[in-house]
Amino acid sequence: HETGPRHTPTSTLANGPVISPPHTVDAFVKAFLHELNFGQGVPLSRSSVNDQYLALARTVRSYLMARWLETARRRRTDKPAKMVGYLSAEYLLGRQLDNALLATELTDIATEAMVACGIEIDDLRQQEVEPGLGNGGLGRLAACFIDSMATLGASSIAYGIRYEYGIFQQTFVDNRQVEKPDAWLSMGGPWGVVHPEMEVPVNFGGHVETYVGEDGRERRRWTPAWGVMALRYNYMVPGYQNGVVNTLRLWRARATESFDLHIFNAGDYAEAVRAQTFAENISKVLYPEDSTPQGKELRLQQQYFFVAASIKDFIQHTMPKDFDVRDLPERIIFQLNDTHPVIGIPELMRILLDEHDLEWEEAWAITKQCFAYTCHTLLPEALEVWPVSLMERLLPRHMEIIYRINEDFVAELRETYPGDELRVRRMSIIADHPERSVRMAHLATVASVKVNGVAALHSELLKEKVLNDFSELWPERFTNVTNGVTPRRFIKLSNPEQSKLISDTIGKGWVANLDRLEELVGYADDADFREKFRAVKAHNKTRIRNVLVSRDGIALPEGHLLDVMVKRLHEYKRQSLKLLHIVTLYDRLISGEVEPSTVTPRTVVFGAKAAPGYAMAKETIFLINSVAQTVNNDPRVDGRLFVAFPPNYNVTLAEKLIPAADLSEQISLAGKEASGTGNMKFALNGALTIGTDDGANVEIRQLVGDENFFLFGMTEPEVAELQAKGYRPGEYYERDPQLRRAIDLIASGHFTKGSRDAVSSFVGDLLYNDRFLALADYAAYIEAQDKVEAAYGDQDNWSRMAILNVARTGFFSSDRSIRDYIDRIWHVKTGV
Ligand code: T68
Repeated sequence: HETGPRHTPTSTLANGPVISPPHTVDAFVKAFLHELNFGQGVPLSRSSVNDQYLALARTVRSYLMARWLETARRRRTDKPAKMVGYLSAEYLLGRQLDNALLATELTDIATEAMVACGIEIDDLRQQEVEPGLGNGGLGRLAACFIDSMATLGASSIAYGIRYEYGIFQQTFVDNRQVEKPDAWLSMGGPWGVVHPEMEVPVNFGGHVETYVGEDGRERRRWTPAWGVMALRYNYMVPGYQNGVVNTLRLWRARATESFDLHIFNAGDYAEAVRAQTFAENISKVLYPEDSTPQGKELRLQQQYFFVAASIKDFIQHTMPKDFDVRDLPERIIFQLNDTHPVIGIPELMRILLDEHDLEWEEAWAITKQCFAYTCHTLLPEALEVWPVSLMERLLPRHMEIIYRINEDFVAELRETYPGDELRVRRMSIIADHPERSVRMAHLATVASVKVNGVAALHSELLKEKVLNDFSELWPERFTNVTNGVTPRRFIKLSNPEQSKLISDTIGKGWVANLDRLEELVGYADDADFREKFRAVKAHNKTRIRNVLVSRDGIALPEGHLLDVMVKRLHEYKRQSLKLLHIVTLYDRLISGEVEPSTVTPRTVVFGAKAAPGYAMAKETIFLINSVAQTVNNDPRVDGRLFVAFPPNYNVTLAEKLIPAADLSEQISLAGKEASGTGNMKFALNGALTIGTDDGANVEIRQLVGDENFFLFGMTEPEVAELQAKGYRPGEYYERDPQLRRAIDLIASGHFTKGSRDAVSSFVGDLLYNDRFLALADYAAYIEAQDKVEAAYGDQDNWSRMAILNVARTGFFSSDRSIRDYIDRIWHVKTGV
């Protein structure tokens, strides 16, 4: 238990509050050298860059430590308050050093201190490997949310998995993606604090039996077959200059002693070590699947592992010793980040029933108040289901509990909808086809106080389509919380020049109150401000040019419109449509249809990882690289078009790339992108959006105004209509000569050294399948892109539009999202 003093010190020195070193350059130098000498064990003169980075990180950490302890102390001693337990299998954190410096207002001091030591702090920055413990939007959203919870001083704790290997490192070999393991911890992980003594057991397998308790009642007893220990790693989550430091608690699996003891005793040392590896595999690697769950056993083990550890940790260690589990609803709301932590629902039931001897009805009444569920998708194949057979083998007691939850639920349905068996089957938590399985989204919806989508359109479609039956039954349960991004990382840190311009113009308060960007609206008409705004963009373009040269040896041309599409590679996001646009531009140039000197020069930058098992996504990557190679080396293009695809797009690259962009590509098929968050980052950094009526694009356009947004393509109802009447992509190919030329050029092998085979699956899919209707939106997309070029010709007006994008998108701060969660779902207190 963390509550109450554990020591009675005799020295007053040991009794005082924890005080961080003073905020002076001298004190910082002293603390840094102390870390270097006594932490790393090297003198400055013999230290490596990595030694210096680790010492710097630990120095900054020591400044945060007093705030961390104070935040925790306050939470213990203040009147007991309700907390948020944010449960997420992913946190795509990005580099920690700069964020910690910003939070503690130590950036200048640290920079000077390093100068005093003869060190260039930028070299140390480069040394940090970002913790890539997430796939994409969902994981990055979790990282933005914990930043905002700390900044608002929300009483909260975040739980997840400390994967030893994060999202794979992407490389290209012969234009194809090759994955390399992401050993992000191999140079030392200075930000995590491990507490081996606070580990928590997590069990699996075995069987369940009935026994008669002391009170004569029949109970169920789970005898697990094996278990692991969850090792606790704490990470600091600093609020923005408010003294708050919250906790992100990530679990690592460790083999228990008993796990292999009998094997050791049998004398098989090698087998015992192998068993240890098996247990520790649970937190070994992040599954690189985005939006398409694989249904692998290890993945379910990961999910149960971190959720079971987290719930137990909360009840046993965060709550006071005499805590009564009946009070849980007053003390915690667990937010389920997608269905990955949904196994927490039967786990809490199990704890209440089997460990605290509550009756079913009472346990269920408590459990139903402790969870809220966020859905992040509209793709049917992204809804997680687990085979009953697997559940029964891995978590037999949980499967039993799920059956009972479903029994009660189905009985309630039959009462509400007598005779409507079809509806009952549709809504059941257990699916019968194609395999008996557990629908995790249904379980989450049945047990949650609220279910939310992540953008206005998405939440509507959730109610009308994906979870329609449920929203008819419980309309008040469904709500929307539009996503947001943290302005600390994605404006203040990533775009210092724009930040300075904004602060010089409206003051500094906008960083923690992003609505204040509205005060910039008037400056869109100020020629002097527009000039400065363009200078910022030019500066950021020079910066990305330097980054890409040293990172990848890519030399971007100067003076181009910078057109950026960065996001996971997925068919619904339609990188293929962007590719068709590029090929059309190229075709116009080489066919002599246009005079190169009349064309707006454009550079397209892609960033995208494909799930390693997603064949079509990997074909698309190959083709983008092939097109880039051809286009960039064709003299007929005459410097008017350039395509760059730096490998391994990650948070660190995003921070440099997004602020340099002129044009943001948000071109998913309407009704498929739940929200998008990159779209928000671009708008806030002064790029204009070309986009469909999808996800949060809808809200961006409403806020910035139609005249400051390049909208194109079908709406969601139009998509539904076209699909209902039967979509035939070939018809668009036949009808549109420009489209035909682009596809024919690809199919001819022009970009693939004459090989038609190399592109046949890509072309075949477009012509005969095209599940996400790229060909149907092609003409509208090209037309909108032509408008972009015309608009870019008027630089003054372009700047005006870009400034209005910045000024009117303060709504997309994740601080606002978190305030929405607090007001409408969590009802926890805020403030420092
Ligand atoms: C994304 N989802 C949405 N999923 O696609 C995006 N899935 O529209 C939204 O803005 C974002 O969530 C935040 O709400 C994902 O990123 C995954 O990454 C994922 C990971 C594992 C399994 C399934």
